[in-house]
Parts: sequence; structure tokens; C-alpha cells
Amino acid sequence: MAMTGVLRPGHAQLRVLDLEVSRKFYRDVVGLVETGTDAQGRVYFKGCDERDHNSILLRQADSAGVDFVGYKVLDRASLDDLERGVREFGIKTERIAAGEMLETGERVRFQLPTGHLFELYAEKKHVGNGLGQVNPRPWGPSFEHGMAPTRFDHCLLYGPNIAANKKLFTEVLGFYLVERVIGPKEAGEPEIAIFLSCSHKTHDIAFVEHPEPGKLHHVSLRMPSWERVLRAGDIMGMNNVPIDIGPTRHGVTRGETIYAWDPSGNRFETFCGGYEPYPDGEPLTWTFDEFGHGLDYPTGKLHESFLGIVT
Ligand code: M3P
Ligand code: FE
Repeated sequence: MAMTGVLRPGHAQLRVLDLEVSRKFYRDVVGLVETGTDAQGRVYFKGCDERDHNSILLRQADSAGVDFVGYKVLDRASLDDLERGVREFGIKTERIAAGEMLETGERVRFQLPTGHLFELYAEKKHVGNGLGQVNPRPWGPSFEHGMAPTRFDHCLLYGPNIAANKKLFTEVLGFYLVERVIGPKEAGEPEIAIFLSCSHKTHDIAFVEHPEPGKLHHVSLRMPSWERVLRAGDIMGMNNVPIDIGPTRHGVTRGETIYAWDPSGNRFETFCGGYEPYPDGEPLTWTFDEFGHGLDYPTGKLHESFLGIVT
């Protein structure tokens, strides 16, 4: 697939209750790579196989949750085109100056119908993954530590009016619908969850219908294998990290997963797998009565904490 427009999830700024505790958690237990601290005190991380400067930012705050998520676009011309499209769709945009985030170019920021702050940007400093640009090694002594997620894979966001988000993402931002969950027959089977891709992954972003705007369900960190997901579970056990669900397999997207809580109560996912969708595919549908299997295929359980707790 020739990739243009929006390329991938680029960053998420998480609110944490104790910055030092969270810094140690994401650095030493999760195994993200710390890449800097800015004048506002925000701490920057990236996954071990990401080559751009940062993907997960932590900001000290009084409540957990997500401040904004950012997606990288191909180039400045794409950024201008996409911003024009968002404005024509009827959503105001603002430009945030290059450098407001460390090593990151100008960002176009706007609010999604679900209330989340969403950003697009074209430039972030290439720092590499430490394995070299010429004749790279497959891995190296300082490449991996902790759970060692390779990338920020996707996020699942909760808010009202996901139908309008779907329209924006599919008609303006170049995403396509890969899977969806529909509500009960009595309610007219509205879409209650949508999984959208801008790539060859099962989802680069997902939304669940929810009355309160701007909520975070989870940020997902990609693991290179199911064995590495299980090993992440071992590390959670060794460090008494509270687990929400897993290890298990989703029916939705067919990924393998563990969901756990960071020290502030933000849910994160260690995730691998999924199949390889294309934009010409027909979206898959999960009916409400089978949603339990969509969530947790082996048990088919509708886990209450999973469905109810967001930050
Ligand atoms: C994922 C995933 C729901 C399923 C969520 C799925 C809301 O988070 O990464 O595939 O049931
Ligand atoms: Fe997920």
C-alpha cells in the first residue's frame, strides 16, 4: 500500500499523578526509552524500535487521562491539505509552533466530535533505534529492557458521537473502517465501537460511544510476538502491576493482549498480532450478543472493569 496522508500514531500525552513514580514505571518496568524532559517538566519516551524522538509524554496533573494524541503525516503539503479538509468539514484548527514539544515540528490541533484533542504533524527528529542505519543489527545489548514495547500502536478513546468521528476519519483524514461493534437490535443496532486504520494494521485508532467526552480507555504498546506479551505479563507479576484483562486474545482485530494499569490508573495494553487489512476490504461486524467474544475470545466475558473504567 502506497502510504500518503496520515501515516501512523505519533504521540500521546498522558496525565500522571506522580511524575517521578510514573517516569520510573514507564522507563524501568514497561521499558520505554527516555529521550528528554522539557521546560514544562514533561518527560518524553519512545518505544525501542521507534526512530522518531518521542511517542509517549508524561505530564504531572491532578487527574489521570490523556491531554492529546498526535498522528504523523507524510509531509508539510499533506499537513496543509489535511488541515484544509478539517476546516471544510466544519472544525476549527489551530497551529502549535514547532518546538513546543521537544524535537517536534509544527502541529495542527483540533477537537474531535468525541471531545478529544487530536493533532497532526509532519516533522519529528529522527533519532534512530540504536541499531544503525547501515547494515543494522537485528537487536543489540542496549536495545531492549523491561517489557520492551517496540512502538506506540494505537489508542482507544471514549466519547459521544462516534458517528461524527467516523465521518471525519473516513471522509477527511483517509482512514478506513476495519471492524465495528453494533448495539442491540432493540436500539436499532447503532455502531457502539469502531476500529479505524490509516495503514495495514487492524487499527490505528478506535472509538467507543460514551456520554462523557474526551476519555481515555487505553494506549496500546506493540510487542513483537505473543511470547513477548506473555513475558510482559511475567514482568507485570514481578512488579505487582495490576492487570485488568489477559493474557488473552481479542475476537475484535484478532490481536493478543494484556491490559494493565499504570500507577495513575491509566490503562495500557501490551498487544501483538492482528491480521493485515486493506482499504478495499469489507468491515467486520460484531453483534451485541457476541461482544463478549469480541473482547475476550476464549472466555466470552463482558468484563465490567474493562467496559466501565476510563480516565
Ligand atoms: C482492542 C484492540 C473492545 C475491544 C478492544 C480491542 C472495546 O483494544 O486492541 O484490539 O471490545
Ligand atoms: Fe487496543
